[in-house]
Amino acid sequence: MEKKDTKKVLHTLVIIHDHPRVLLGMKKRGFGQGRWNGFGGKLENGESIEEAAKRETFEEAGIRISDMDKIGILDFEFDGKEEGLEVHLFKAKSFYGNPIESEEMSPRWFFMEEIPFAMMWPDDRYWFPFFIRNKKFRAKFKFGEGDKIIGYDLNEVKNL
Ligand code: 6OG
Repeated sequence: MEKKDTKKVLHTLVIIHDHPRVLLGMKKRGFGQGRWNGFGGKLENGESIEEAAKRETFEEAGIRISDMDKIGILDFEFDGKEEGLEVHLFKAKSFYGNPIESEEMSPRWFFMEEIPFAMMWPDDRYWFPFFIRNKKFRAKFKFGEGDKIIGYDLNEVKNL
């Protein structure tokens, strides 16, 4: 039988890193509601991935990014669903503005030791060590029932 490749919808994800803290947002609605995550979403018409990442961060947290680096590409599949996600993850160390709550996100700074993994997507605890140590990576996660990870693959890469 022919194996159909799942369609991947491009998304962005930005985590602001102001050592020793990172900025996360509590998602107030939609996909991932009730979880802490970085800021991001889908691309709008004609936007580059970087433009979308910066726009979403401003819309969701009121932060303007001056400079950021792509640190990971995350490929998500959901068992039984035809559509998956390809999420481009950025680390932003250079930014201005103070976090403000939006309709979608309630932002908060976390020290490295207190990152709330129990209230984040379960993939995050796998790749966060790469993010913190500035190691670029590519990862694939397959989710089953109850958002449990039923398979994954994670590799450091030189370039993204
Ligand atoms: P909207 O649909 O609200 O954007 N996202 C994920 N982030 C992590 N860490 N793990 C996942 O595991 C994720 N799935 C989606 C991408 C959704 C936002 O949530 C991220 C986007 O930044 C499945 O527009």
